[in-house]
Amino acid sequence: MQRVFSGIQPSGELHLGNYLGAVRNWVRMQDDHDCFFCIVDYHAITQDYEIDKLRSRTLDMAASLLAAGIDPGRAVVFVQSHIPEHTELAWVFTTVTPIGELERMTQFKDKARRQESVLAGLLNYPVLQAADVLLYKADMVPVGEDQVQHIELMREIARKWNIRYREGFFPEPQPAVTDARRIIGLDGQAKMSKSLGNTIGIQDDSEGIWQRLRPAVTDPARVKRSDPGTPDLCNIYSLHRHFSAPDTVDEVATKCRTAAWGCLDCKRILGDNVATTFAPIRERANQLRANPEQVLDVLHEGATRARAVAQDTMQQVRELMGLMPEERTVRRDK
Ligand code: AQP
Repeated sequence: MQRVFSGIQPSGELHLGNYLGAVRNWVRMQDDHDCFFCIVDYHAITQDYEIDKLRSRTLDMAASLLAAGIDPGRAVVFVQSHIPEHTELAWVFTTVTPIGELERMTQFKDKARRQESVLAGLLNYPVLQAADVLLYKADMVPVGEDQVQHIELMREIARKWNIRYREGFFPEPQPAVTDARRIIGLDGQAKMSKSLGNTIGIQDDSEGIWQRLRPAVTDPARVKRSDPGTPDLCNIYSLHRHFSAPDTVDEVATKCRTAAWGCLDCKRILGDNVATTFAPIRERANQLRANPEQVLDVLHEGATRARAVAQDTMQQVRELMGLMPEERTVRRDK
């Protein structure tokens, strides 16, 4: 069975973009892959964050993943910071990663632009990501489009380390993307992203979804209700493609082009369909939130299983790199 690794930051609530772009694919892959899914809290601290919310967000993200269909009987679900080998391997990888490669990462450039002082953690984010995946020697990484460039770099890091220390030790993982690889946020411009607040959360109820959808940006050229619209320029229309039946998608397009419907009519239908799709997930997540011990047990069991693999990989890495093991008596003839 091929091994799969993927992670999600506890930087806010699980949103529609995460779900369509990554998590739905994770759920499918559990059937025929050896899956490791990780809540990557060390990644979440590379941007400004609320210290007193990180724990609850981590637990909440775990509950959301389980509610979305991640099954701890078929996948290992755990928290990154519970396994210190992630950061240890990341350090090792910094020694084979050229700074220039990190500086040219699109996500780094975008985020660095938004920060007054750019911190090394942000630059090194893809190195930690390489460690996350390669620690488990995963073959495949189901992600959204924004992460594909990081996976290319990860392959290069694996290659460089292998050349120096042991040919073929680390695999060169492949990204797995879906047809929803880049969901645009409700601002109609940027990628839907927890840190940009342009999301619909999968735990929002109908009213919450409507409150977020109502001001969402549509076709910018459609100013008045009576203006005919261009569905292909409208983010709401592209969301319909993921949530509405094909005949509804066709009807939305026709009624938009002829101005028979206004943008609010179109959003109402989308809102109902999103709410219907996510209702069972929301219900399961509420049940899990009421029983946090159940979620903590899953994370503990996941960390135990992940740790066994991570420690084994790191022991081999240290050995291959010539690091001295901790022993009472070091044999001098070796
Ligand atoms: N808009 C999206 N469309 C498709 N896939 C997406 N992913 C994220 N946004 C979209 C994929 O979801 C997985 C988890 O990624 P993340 O935790 O980095 O999600 P985020 O919402 O992007 O989180 P942040 O905290 O707001 O981070 P930044 O600021 O980095 O975007 C990944 O597989 C991702 O590709």
